[in-house]
Amino acid sequence: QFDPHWKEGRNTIVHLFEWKFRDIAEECEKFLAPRGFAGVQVSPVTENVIIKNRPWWERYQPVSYIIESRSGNESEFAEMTRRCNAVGIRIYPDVVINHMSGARGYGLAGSEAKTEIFSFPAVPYSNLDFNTGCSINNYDNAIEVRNCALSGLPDLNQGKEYVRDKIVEYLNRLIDLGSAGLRVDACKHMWPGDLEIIYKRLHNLNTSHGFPENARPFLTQEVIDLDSHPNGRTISKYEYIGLGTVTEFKFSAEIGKLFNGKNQLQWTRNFGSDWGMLPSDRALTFVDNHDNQRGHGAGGADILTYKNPRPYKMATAFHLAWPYGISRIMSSFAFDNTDEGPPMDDKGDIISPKINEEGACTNGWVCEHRWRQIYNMVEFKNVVKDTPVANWWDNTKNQIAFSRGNRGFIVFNGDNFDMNEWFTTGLPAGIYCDVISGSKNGTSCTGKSMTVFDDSRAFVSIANSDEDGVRAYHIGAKL
Ligand code: AAO
Repeated sequence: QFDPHWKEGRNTIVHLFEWKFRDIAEECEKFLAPRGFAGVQVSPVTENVIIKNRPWWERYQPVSYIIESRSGNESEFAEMTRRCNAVGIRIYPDVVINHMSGARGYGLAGSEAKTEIFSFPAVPYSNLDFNTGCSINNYDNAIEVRNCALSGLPDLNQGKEYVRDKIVEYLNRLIDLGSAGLRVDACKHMWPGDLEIIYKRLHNLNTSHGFPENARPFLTQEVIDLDSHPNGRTISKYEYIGLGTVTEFKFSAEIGKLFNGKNQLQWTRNFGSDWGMLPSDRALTFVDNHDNQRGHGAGGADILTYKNPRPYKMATAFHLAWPYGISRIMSSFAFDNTDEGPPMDDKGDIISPKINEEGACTNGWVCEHRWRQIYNMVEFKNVVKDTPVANWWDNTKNQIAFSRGNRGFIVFNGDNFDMNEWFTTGLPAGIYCDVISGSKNGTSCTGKSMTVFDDSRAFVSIANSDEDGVRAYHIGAKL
């Protein structure tokens, strides 16, 4: 439940939000595996209700457990897990098991949601399978949050054996098809005791996809909790960490404040559990997610997204350089309004991303994971794996630097004045390529390089006029 089953030496998950299965398979082979990514979070895969104008959030309104959505069908899902697992990239589908569709209508496989009478014949679920008669208004009332409807979505009763059976059957299909784990939606709205029963019945991972015997599915549970302490608020993230990992929304909110100028970088020297965040191995961390990048979920105006590229790239560099949590990168489509769905044609079918000669996405896709400053930090994280933070330096404001053992060194200038400093880098003497301003290319560097002298010291400057406010060096990019 806690082990993401990454291939040796890899450690970053990317959420390919609303991508089609075929495109994900190709991305695994052409980009993610060669660049050292570890896994992909996939948008909900079941048949969902079709909503006018096709907002992204229709995927969170299941009609049945048939695998058929705008991302593809069951055989395409199977093909994706096979091709991705073959190159060592793990697949984690997002699963919506708290509720069914709140909108009346049909899904892509033709199944009906008769929401007003709580009938979903394709599962089948009837009114007997739901908690009915109330909606969530008061988040301080745990019973209401678990037993009433979340924004009008019919609330399944996981206390019922029949409902558990149907959920377990569905999740086991995803596992048998080669998934390495699951992102479980809206866990705050389900009783931990019911989830425990469901999780215990999940199959081990499929050995024919290369997983070892008795491997348990990785679980990351969505629980939005910005301010709880182990025995604080009514519903706390700590109630769930015995069952699997949990989305750490506090990480997203705090890293946003640090890089948008509301808090100072000097304080990050103990960033992590000391800040009221979960133990590192239980925390799924992210700068933004598909909800809070558009004002849904939690974090509000503090959240950084691709729309603010300079601080966003700095926050992501810190995210991947600092040894805390299980990292997930967001990969978005561009949007202006918060309901807007992914790039689509007149029929509502998703348009695949196109890749230009620089390796960036076009066609309305942002693909943060293809930004050099981001994918090079995915490699940085792989190179420095298991090394401690050392050689900490700060200017008592927003300029910081630290090494990861003797394998990596990173410097940030978050102040509104230039930085020119000598540092102890922890690195062996030599010339290193900064993997933010460029990349190592054979024996040369397309960006700025840094000379480390015999005493491990080096001079680094970062001007406010520089494209990025961070420089990162590691022994894999030594010239
Ligand atoms: C859509 C329409 C609705 C309509 C409904 C039914 O928008 O108007 O009523 O259909 O027809 C997504 C969209 C929803 C969409 C839904 C279904 O975001 O807009 O509804 O699909 O299509 C809560 C849940 C959390 C949830 C989050 C969005 O706890 O689980 O709301 N996230 C997941 C998914 C998400 C999805 C669903 C769940 C549903 O990631 O994409 O919804 O499947 C407080 C609570 C949080 C609560 C938030 C938001 O947060 O603590 O638990 O999240 O409020 O209501 C500070 C506080 C923080 C607080 C926050 C509020 O930061 O510290 O605690 O303020 O902003």
